[in-house]
Amino acid sequence: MASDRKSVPNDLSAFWMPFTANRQFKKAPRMFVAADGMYYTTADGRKVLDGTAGLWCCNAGHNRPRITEAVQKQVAELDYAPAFQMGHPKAFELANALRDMAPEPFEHVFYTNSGSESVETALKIAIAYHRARGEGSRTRLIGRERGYHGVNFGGISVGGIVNNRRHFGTLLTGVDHLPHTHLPEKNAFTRGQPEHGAELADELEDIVALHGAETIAAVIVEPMAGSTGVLLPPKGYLERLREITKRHGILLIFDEVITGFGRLGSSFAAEHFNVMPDMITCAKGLTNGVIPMGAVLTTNAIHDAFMQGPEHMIELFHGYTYSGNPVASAAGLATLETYREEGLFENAAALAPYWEDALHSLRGLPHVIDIRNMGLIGAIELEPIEGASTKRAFQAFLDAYEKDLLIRTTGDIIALSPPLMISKGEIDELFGKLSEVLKNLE
Ligand code: PXG
Repeated sequence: MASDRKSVPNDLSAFWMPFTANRQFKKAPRMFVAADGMYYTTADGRKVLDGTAGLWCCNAGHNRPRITEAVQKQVAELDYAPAFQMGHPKAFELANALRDMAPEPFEHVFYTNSGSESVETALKIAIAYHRARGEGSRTRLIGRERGYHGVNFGGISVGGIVNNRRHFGTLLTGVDHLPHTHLPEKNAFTRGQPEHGAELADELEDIVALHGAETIAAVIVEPMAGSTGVLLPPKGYLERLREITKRHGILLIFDEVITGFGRLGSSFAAEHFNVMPDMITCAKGLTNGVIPMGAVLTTNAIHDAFMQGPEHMIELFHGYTYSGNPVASAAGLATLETYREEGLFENAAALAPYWEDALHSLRGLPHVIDIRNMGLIGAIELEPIEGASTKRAFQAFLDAYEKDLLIRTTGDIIALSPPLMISKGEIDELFGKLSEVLKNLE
């Protein structure tokens, strides 16, 4: 439609784009200029089905009226209030709403502006918590191979995505890693949680034996690893990790930046798997991606350990200019209301079996070597082109875009995570387009 066309700048050189092949992009730019419901509009007027909820964040879909209005109203009423030693009502209201939505032990909310900042915050709280209780020797942090915990120094240190680490020097000291849980030779084409691999959690015992429990502050994992290409926790794995950490006085942090806010059909993965960590990091779906915001949820035990000493003293020397920003808080409140009113988590849970069947129907198409799923998440792993890893999946991404479908790729894995408002018809549209792409892929 000619009326939908929007002009785009001729000069694209100034913007150094994040996690993007800048030179390739600028030769053949892909620009979204509008979005509504399940669809983006491109600069040349095409409607593109959003198979990824933006970057795993627009869980309620796009241009949702309640959220748009709340942001518009808030910015005119109170645009900014100082975050330190001052407050405003909506930050407290949203913290209460998050507490009410989260599983029972999570009683307190520390605000950040992104998933990366939530991770840094949780790691710092973990170390400071032990210190506040007189266990200052607990400073080591344990992550996992293939883990993604954002891009700041703490997050890439505990993270395990090699390209995100290798260019950036020595990182944090005192970090160790659990093995990842990807066992394709045993678990390929599993629907939901794989059978094999729970024993990989026992590697934590070796790490404890090596360093001494009294030196370890926390273990951080994604309950379901998203960015690395959707790796589900093997049955019993998270339970074992919880048992071992608890036995050694080590805090367990679930990084729920992707799994939070309905992605698996429940509020958080902690609830879905019924395994309660000591802290949850979140962001993305908290505000439907509309205004940047993240949060760390903690238990009473962690929070209360800081609430001692003279009352005029700051208890935690940490925070951001935009922690609990009024416009972000308004967006967050409206987002949680939208999830509740429209039953979007329930919709995700109800559609998950249909989604699973549609996804696994791609088995047998050229180059498909594994398919994995849970909730409204899917991954299709492709056989890499010899000597040119990532190229095949990137080509699938470009071809899908030409067919008016947005997917994500990481390595040679296609990841799917649509808005939770998706219908059966749109699931059919998504997999219909994707199977055409895969059938024609070299
Ligand atoms: N932790 C986890 C588990 C994440 O998935 C972050 C932290 C960092 O969040 P911020 O808001 O700082 O980006 C993330 C982010 C992808 C993709 O396509 C995933 C993320 C971000 C962008 C793309 O897999 N995850």
